[in-house]
Amino acid sequence: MEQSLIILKPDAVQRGLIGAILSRLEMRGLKFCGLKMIQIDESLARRHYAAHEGKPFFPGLLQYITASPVVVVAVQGKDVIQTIRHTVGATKPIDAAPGTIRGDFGLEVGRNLIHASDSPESGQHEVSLFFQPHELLLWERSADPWIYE
Ligand code: DAT
Ligand code: MG
Repeated sequence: MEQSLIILKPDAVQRGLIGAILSRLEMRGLKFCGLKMIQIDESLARRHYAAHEGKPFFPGLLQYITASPVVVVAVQGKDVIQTIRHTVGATKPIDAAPGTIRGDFGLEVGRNLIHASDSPESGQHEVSLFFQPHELLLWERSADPWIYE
């Protein structure tokens, strides 16, 4: 079973898009197992984006992700990494297909609204960075037999 970390970035929160974005993910059938609003500090931002350290956009990325509260969501289920990445769309909103979150709500890469883990390994790692074990609920969902064959 894969895990993915979703972050509704500061622009999504400031623009009042929490409900609209979460609703797309929820309607797709994804099951949330952790959800909270936090403000990311510099230390957590550096750990989360460690793979991008040294790139020209890194300082701006840290500034953006720490600027204002975010909503973090842990998702667990079959194939959630690829499913969510496809629903989120390409990194640059200008390249993101219409119908994707970034393709419908965003214009620029530095304001691309949402983070989603890019591999099963990073999903496990990122969920553990943002959630304590007791914050993750492995609940039974009665609709599961109507979502998963
Ligand atoms: P993604 O968020 O689609 O996984 P990523 O992991 O390559 O993309 O990069 C993380 C974030 O860094 C991305 O959401 C926005 C920013 N970023 C990536 N490439 C960038 C670029 N060329 N210029 C400015 N910001 C960039
Ligand atoms: Mg990434």
